[in-house]
Amino acid sequence: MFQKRAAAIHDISCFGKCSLTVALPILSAAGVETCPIPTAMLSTHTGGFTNIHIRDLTDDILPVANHWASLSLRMDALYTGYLGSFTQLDIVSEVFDKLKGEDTLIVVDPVMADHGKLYGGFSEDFPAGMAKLCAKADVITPNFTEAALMLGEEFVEGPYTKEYVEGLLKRLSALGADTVVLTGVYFDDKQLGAAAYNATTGEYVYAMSEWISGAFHGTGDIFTSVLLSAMLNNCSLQESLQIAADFVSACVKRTRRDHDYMTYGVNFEAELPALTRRLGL
Ligand code: PXL
Repeated sequence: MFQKRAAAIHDISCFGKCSLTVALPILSAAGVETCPIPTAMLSTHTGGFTNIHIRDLTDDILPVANHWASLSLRMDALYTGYLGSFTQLDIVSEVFDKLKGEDTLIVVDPVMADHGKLYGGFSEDFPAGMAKLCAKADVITPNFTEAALMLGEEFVEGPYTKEYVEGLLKRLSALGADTVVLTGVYFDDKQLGAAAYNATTGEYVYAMSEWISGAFHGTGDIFTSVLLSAMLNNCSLQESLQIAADFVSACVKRTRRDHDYMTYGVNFEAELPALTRRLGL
């Protein structure tokens, strides 16, 4: 068995624990060699800070991918999340074409909105561009806001019903990805988790975990990084979803115990050894 290798195409927010600063350690803890293509460098993420220093790296994405393509590097996964512009969407789409092999899993987390609103800096037509990139993915992981925006539907507040969740999953599946994962699923105020639909098998899968109240920055990135980690360790969709939901819940629980801040990101580092053990490594 070769060691699994993934390309992680995200920005690096130097402070605040999201994007590459969580994808790299999580995938590494899962035994996956992770090769970053930084799309931008920011002093912090954009969710709650001002006067952010930003170095755009859009022009550096393709040269890195071209070099890797010339080396014929095998990539078991191509993983992207927050992308800052239509140009980056087009470039990442091109990177997928260049680096995708026969068995490469393409994971797109369409990070752009939450709580019914687009993040600052994104135009109203950005979700349509992101939906196009999602068509190239094997797995997509929107939250309810991102799902509604990509489908051109009204955002619906929870608690949700199974009928709504499964209808939404099915409509998202028509965008083109074989596996659609919805995050932030809740049917009551005790449990929070995710739901998924696989178009090939027609199965719906749910994974719920203890809900620790509060809004914590970066948990979406942590969820998708753990989900991919489990998938690359040959866990089933159900297992992968459960491992990711439990991991996020454990991080949030630990952070609530240690600190009382939400913008600085959760203490996922302390949970990494448990993740490694849970994956049987
Ligand atoms: O957590 C997603 C994310 C990634 N990168 C940057 C962000 C955000 C969310 O706010 O601002 C730069």
